[in-house]
Amino acid sequence: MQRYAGRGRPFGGLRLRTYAAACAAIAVAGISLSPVAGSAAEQSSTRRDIEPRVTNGLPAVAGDFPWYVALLFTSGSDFFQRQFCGGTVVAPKVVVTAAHCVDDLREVDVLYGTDLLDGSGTLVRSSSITVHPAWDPLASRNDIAVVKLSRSIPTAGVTLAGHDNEGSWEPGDRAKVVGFGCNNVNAGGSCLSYPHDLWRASLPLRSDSTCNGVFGGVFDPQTMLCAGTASPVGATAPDTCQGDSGGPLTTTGPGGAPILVGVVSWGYGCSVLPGVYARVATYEPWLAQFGLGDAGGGYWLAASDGGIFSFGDADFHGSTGGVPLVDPVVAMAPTPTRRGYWLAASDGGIFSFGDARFHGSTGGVSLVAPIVDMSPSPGGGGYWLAASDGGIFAFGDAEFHGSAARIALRMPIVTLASTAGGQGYWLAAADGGIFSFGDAQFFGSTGGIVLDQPVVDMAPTSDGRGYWLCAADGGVFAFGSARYHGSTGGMTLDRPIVDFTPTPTGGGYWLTARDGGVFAFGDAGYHGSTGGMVLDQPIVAAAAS
Ligand code: 4AZ
Repeated sequence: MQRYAGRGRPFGGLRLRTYAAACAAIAVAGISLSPVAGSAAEQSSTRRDIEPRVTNGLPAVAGDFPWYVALLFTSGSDFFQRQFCGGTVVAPKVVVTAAHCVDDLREVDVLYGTDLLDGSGTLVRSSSITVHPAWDPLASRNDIAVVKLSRSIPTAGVTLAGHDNEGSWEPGDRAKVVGFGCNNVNAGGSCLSYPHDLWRASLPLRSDSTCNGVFGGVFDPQTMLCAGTASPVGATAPDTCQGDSGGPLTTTGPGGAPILVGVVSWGYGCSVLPGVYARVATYEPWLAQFGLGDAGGGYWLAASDGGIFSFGDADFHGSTGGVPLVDPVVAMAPTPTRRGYWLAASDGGIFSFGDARFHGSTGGVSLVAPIVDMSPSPGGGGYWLAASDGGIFAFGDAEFHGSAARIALRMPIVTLASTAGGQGYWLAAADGGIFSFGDAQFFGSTGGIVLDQPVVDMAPTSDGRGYWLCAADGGVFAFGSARYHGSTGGMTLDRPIVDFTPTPTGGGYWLTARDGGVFAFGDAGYHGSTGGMVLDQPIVAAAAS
């Protein structure tokens, strides 16, 4: 509860309830400990001055927790002031947090893609908040809630503990916690200061009988688990603290993938007794309703006359379908909000729809080689166009990082993809050769392999540590961190594949054929296709909504 006094608006009720439960627990257990409040002078100490204490943890390594999000109030002076809880991405548009974080809020902003509360990262507004129907604020039972998002977070979600893996941990095993919560407490467990950077710690998971012994009847093994170490003198044990609520407690599954076993819920102060977590495995049936398995909610298909076909949750924002075009549309790209898109024609003409802005085009320029692809910059404030000779045209805030225009190419360039930060891009040639510019790294290519069919598309993974190449027969080649989820390589296709689009998680992808047939692999949901329709013009591009 000191969370709100230390940062953000004064706000009593929610924390007081949590704290009341904790105090009741202590009374039941018969321990008497009185937290000491930190003074204003103590709160102003910088991190360098204090003992590294999540509390008594360590700063997180940048990018190690891409699925960690901070919950922010929708208004406030800056991200540091607005942050009040944590959460875990479990599907592109689904965040799990604590009920006590959001039970009196109608909407929140979710911050992802940063380890700093310095204004970096990306905000997504919630589209709905669902608190567990049996949330009991007095007993702190069923302290779990789901925040659904208005658009996807481009990272692989954490696996939820459930009946498949609940047995995967034993008391004494270690679990990780991470958060922007208090990282400095006094000997009584009261918060002295909050960090601007993400902190982490490793904690031992405790048996139900140990937790019962510590907290008495207030510990409910059905809905809670506890982790951490009792250190009544000195408050030196690693622990979660105010501001970490709603955040993850994870174990490590096969292959190193994180499993969400707990949600930071309550405790007696910080670093004094083990912390208490909502027991995620209990909520497997309840969480199933949020559609966790289906990563991609929809997609657009674009035809060469600029006709747009929307499927699933993809909204239609307009098309050039009715306008006679001199040159065919060759590429389409959605804006970061997915509330608009650009179409690019082979002469470099650009058509903007919805919230997509026009930043310039090569429409009036006579080109040596036709435009074959486009890629927006990360914020949508610009875009790159790539020509078949490897020429690159940068518009708006998209920076030029080099081109393949002066390289003698064996095969033409067919596609362009920028890195997540926009500080580089890859070009792929029809023989699968890859050219990397700026901070785009090379992870391998099919350049040396003789392919049955030419490469038609490529897409990077969301972590930027790999990419897929896709050939006209639907053969998929995965490099670096990109995973293979299947292909149409062995199938006889009516029409060649023209587009490869990964889901936001990278756990699957769609292959789209020239007749608009859509093939979904991995966690990509099938939402329909133009496969059965008679099209005036072929499909040339697709994009995930
Ligand atoms: C809180 O108020 C809180 N030491 C979270 C975790 C713990 C205590 C308090 C556990 O957000």
